[in-house]
Amino acid sequence: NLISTSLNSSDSLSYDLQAWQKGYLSQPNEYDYWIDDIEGEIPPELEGTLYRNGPGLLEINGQAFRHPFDGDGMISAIRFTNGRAHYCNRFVRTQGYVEEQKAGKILYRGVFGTQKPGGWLANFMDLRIKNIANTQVIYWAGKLLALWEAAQPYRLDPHTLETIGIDDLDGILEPGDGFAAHVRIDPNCEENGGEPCLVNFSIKPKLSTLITIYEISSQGKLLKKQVHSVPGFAFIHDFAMTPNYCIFFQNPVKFNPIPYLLGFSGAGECIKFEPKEPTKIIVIPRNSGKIKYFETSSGFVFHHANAYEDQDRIIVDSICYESLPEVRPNDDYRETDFSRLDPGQLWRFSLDLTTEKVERERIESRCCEFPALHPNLMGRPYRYLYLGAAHSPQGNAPLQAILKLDLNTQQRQLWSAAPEGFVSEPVFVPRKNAIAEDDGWLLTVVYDSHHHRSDIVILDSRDLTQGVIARLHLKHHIPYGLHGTFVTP
Ligand code: 3ON
Ligand code: FE
Repeated sequence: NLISTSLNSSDSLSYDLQAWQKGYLSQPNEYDYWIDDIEGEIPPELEGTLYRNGPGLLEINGQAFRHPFDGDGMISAIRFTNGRAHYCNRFVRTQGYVEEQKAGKILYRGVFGTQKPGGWLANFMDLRIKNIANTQVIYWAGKLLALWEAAQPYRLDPHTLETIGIDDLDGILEPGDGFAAHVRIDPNCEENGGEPCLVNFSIKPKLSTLITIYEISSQGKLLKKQVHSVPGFAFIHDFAMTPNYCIFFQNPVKFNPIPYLLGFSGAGECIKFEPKEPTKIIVIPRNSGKIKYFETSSGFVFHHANAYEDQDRIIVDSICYESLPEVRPNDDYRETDFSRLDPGQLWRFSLDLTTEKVERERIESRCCEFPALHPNLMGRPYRYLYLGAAHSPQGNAPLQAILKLDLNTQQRQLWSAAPEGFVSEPVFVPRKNAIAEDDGWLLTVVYDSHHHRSDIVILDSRDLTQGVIARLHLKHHIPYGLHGTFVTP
C-alpha cells in the first residue's frame, strides 16, 4: 500500500530501480471508459478536464528510443463531472508517428539520440526533425494544442482527442518556427485591457540565438511579437514572466554539432554543460525598454516556478541543477544511477535592475521538479508552490512525493507515494469562488509499480498531510509524463 510519511523520512532507498523502470514501458493502447475503481470520493465541485501529455511509446517494434523525451506524444484526458471521472487517451497522429507505425520501424532520428537502425551511415546528415508533440497540452482560443518546443503545435479535438493537424495559430507562426512547450498565461494583462493573454516564445539556436516572444489574446489574435538576437548558443526550455518582463536563463552550455551531423548522436546529446561558465539571465521588457543581461553562478535550469516584480528587483524561482551530466554513448536511461546525478533544487534568484547584480539562495534542497501554483498568481507575488519531489530530503531520486511550500513561513508539507508509487507533475485546481490561495486540489498521475497501473490522485492542497481525497485506479499504466493543464468548462 502507498503510505504517507513525515517530512524527514530518510531511511534507506525509498524505491526499487526495477519497479521504477516499469513506468517507462510503452502504452500502445488507446482507451475510453468511465473510471469505476475509486478509493475515497471525487469532490463533486471538481468539474473540468485534466489533460496530460508525455511520451506514450518508448520503442517501435522492439527498437528502443534512446531517451524518453524522444517518445511519441500521447494525450490523456481525465474528465471530472458530477463526482465521476472518465478516462480517454490518444496518440497525437503526428506525421512521424503515422509513418513509423505504418513502417513498423524507426524512420526518424530523435533530438535526444534516437537513431535510425543501420549505424551512423544510415543517419549521416539526416537533419529532418520529427515533431513528436509530446511535452505539453494547452487549451487556448478554442483550440486544444499538443506542444513540442522545436516545431509547431498539433491541434486536437478537445472531446475525442482526435488529431486535427499541425496548427500555425492562424498564421502567427511561420514555417520553420517552433513554439515552446511552456506557455505562460498572464491572468491580467494590462496591455490587453486586463484580459488574460498567452505569452510564449520560440528559439532558433545557432552561433547566436533568435528569441521570438509572442503575446496572444484569448481570441487567438496576435497582440505583440518581438524578435531578438542574443549572443551565443542557447538551449532554453522554459521562461519566466512578470507583468513587464520575460526572463530567460541561458544555461552555460557548448554545442558541438559534429557528432549529430555525422550521424553518431542526437542534437540534444551534443550539448555539453560548462560548469566553469556563468549562467546568463536575459531580461526582455514586454512593452518598452532595452534588454538587460545578468550573470550568476553556473547551474542548469529547465523549469521556472514563477517570477514577480518587487520594486527595483525581479524575483525568479527556478529548479536548478548544479550540473548537467553528459549522456555517455552506452548509457541506458532505464539504468539511471540516481545517486550519481545532481538533484534539481529550488532556488530564488533576485535580479537587481539598478545594480544589475544577481543574488541567489537555495530555498529547497530536496530533489524536486515540475513546479505548480495558483494560475491567477502567475507573474505575481505568491505564497504557495507545489512540486513533484523525492521521498527523501537528501540526494537525487525519482519523484515519489508531492511537496507544498509556504514561501512566507518556510513551512512544508509532503505527501509521499513511496515505495511503490512514482508521481508526475502536480496540477493545481482552485476551488470555485475560493479566497485562500491554497484552497483547491492537486491532481497528479501516480504510477503504481506494484500493480503496474496508474492512479489519478486528488489531494487537498490546503493540507497534504491528511492523505488523498480520492485515488482513481486506471485499468492500465500511463508512462511517466511531462506536462498538463486543467481546463474548466
Ligand atoms: O540545437 C537545439 C538543441 C535542442 C536540444 C535545437 C532544438 C531546439 C531542436 C533542440 C530541441 C529541444 C527539445 C525538443 C527539447 C525537448 C524537451 C523535452 C521533451 C522535455 C524536457 C523535460 C525536462 C525535465 C527536467 C524533465 C524531468 C523529468 C523528470 C524529473 C521525471 O520524469
Ligand atoms: Fe518542461
